[in-house]
Amino acid sequence: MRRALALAASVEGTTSPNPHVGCVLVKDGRVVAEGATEPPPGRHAEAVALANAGDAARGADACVTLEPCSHTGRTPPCADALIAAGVARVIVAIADPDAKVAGSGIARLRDAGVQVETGDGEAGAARLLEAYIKHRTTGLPFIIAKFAATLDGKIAAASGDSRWVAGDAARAWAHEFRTKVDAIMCGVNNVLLDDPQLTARPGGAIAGKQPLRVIADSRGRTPLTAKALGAGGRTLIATTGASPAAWRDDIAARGAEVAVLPAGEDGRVDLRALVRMLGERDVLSLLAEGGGVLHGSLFAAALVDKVHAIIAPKIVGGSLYPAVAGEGAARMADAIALRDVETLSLGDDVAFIGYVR
Ligand code: AOF
Ligand code: ZN
Repeated sequence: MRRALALAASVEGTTSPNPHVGCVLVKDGRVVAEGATEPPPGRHAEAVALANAGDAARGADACVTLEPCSHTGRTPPCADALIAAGVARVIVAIADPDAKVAGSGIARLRDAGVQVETGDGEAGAARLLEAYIKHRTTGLPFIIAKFAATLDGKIAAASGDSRWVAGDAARAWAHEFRTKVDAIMCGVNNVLLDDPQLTARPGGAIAGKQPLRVIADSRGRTPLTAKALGAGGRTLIATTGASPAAWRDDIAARGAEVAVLPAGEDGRVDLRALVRMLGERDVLSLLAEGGGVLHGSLFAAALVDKVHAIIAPKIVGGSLYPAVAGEGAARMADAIALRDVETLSLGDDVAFIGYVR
């Protein structure tokens, strides 16, 4: 199963809106074949492994990181393929939360006399598929709030200059991570201040598959010259009725999509409505990259699932440009505490990765 999980991890970011799954066929203690999910509309992990195995699949054990499917979607059901190939036993890490499957894959295998065991590798598979599970169970994307801040929590110096808070290693890591998500979001202040491209550039080169770029811009202040409207992927600007109609037309003429959404009490885009819309469009994972105002609103709306905080050993001082703005917690006991925190050394910087309780 450890090998199956590694196979699944190796295709993370290439299979959405399908889950990334790994499958290993084992016979007499030896691996006979393996497979991982192909990009849609490609084959599922089991189909790849079975094709690689040929006749050797007969009597083998199949280790899969997700329950084999039982429905005909873009591809035929994997449960049927495993049965037809004569697999003796299937070891499943986690059940598929997708309503189209939800236990029926395991039931179909058992009905056909195939032995099924569940639970091995459960924690690892659930972690690997955390975005997929959130999306299929709630309809909402899994939201990661990312920021790079100084020791005193600033994302920019007093003038607004932010190049750069973190060092090369941390920025390279962040670009690598962008390749794994379906969408990247920032607020218009970020666009005005930093003019980010919002593209994934692992190793400095533009990735072949780019996340959807989302800009929250209630009043229509994104300049037509913004780099985030340029080459590198699709862009969606989420705005409200307060933005000028002429600006919306101009943005659309630049090739970006404008979505007019309800405004919250503060006049800003209703973020819950925005993320719901993104979920409906098969955005499973959303990386929110700030600035502080957007992060403040996301935390206030309890929309954040995970935090990537990169902390650079520098101090800016003053009270401007906090990583997370808004009203803030009144008491330390009310602060948002992360659980299952991991730290990562990135040059002189440290990344804190954890889940919101
Ligand atoms: C598996 N193995 O490797 C994957 C599965 O549209 P389709 O036919 O590609 O089906 C998509 C659904 O199949 C997806 O929502 C999930 O339930 C399952 N994904 N199942 O047996 C795999 N990727
Ligand atoms: Zn399948």
